Amino acid sequence: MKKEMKKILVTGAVGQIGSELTMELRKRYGAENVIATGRKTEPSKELKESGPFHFINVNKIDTVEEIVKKYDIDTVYHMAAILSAVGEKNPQLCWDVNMNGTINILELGLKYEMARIIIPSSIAVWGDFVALDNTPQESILKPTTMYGVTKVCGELLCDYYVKRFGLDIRGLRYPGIISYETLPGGGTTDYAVAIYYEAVDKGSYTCFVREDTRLPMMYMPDAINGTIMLAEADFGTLKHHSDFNHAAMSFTAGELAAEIKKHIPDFKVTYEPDFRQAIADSWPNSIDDSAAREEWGWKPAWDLASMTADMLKHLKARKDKGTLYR
Ligand code: AKB
Repeated sequence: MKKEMKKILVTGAVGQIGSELTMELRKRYGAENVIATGRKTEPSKELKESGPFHFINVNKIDTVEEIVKKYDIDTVYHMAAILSAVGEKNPQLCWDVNMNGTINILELGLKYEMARIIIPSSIAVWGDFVALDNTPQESILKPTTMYGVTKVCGELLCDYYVKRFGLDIRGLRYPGIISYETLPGGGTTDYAVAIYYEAVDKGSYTCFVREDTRLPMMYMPDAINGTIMLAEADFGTLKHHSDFNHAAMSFTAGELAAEIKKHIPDFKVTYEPDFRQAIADSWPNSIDDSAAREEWGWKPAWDLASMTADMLKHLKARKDKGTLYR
């Protein structure tokens, strides 16, 4: 196995987390050493001009292998995935991208003796028969969505490759991620991002989950920092590999709206739950991330109040420039 993380491939680099992760990795490891890839969506000017960018299809292993060979890739952040809401509309696509894409990356990891592979999981791994408050690291995983099924299978597959082949793979169960750079696409937690945009844009928002819906959430800087911290942790200190609970805060849609109202007093929210309510109801209200804290020193920096102030500051500045949605 190669030991160092020198040439990094990011799949899903045009997505919500991938786009900001790529920019941070370029800052830390050098722009020319971080190869961003996407499937179809045009990358932002910043992403395209700051370092190498290519289109690939993670389901077609030869398109990924070409990039791995071209750049002598030793590390992959595999962020390409179909999220929960789109996954429920097209379960076969969700299985295909999330499972075949993942095993393709793992097989290339073995073939090219990569140093490290990071593959995120999600709070979607939970569903029936589990305590939804402070859900423990080790718990029953019976998801009710195709996205959740692929995340449980993905965790098991990654842990199998760690044990069976000695491949160094790491992953975290992301909560809903909130950010102002790139909009999320097709998740159940997307309301927690859209509400900020519409508060700034229109002063009102129609929320697709009930006011009392409580979910674990995290601000993007914490998500990026946690992901890179885990990637850089000493393998010897890790007892878990692909399934770290990763938490920061937990709030209801109503509490989120109330926090925004502190800054925009006339902000109005109505609640019209759709099919995503059932998905949200099947996920934990909060999760216990003590394994991440103990094994690699995880500690979040942002809470609901500080995140809301920062989100609104950035979105208001963009609105003033006429580039709210870019
Ligand atoms: C989704 O809502 O599908 C994602 C997730 C929690 O994994 N944001």
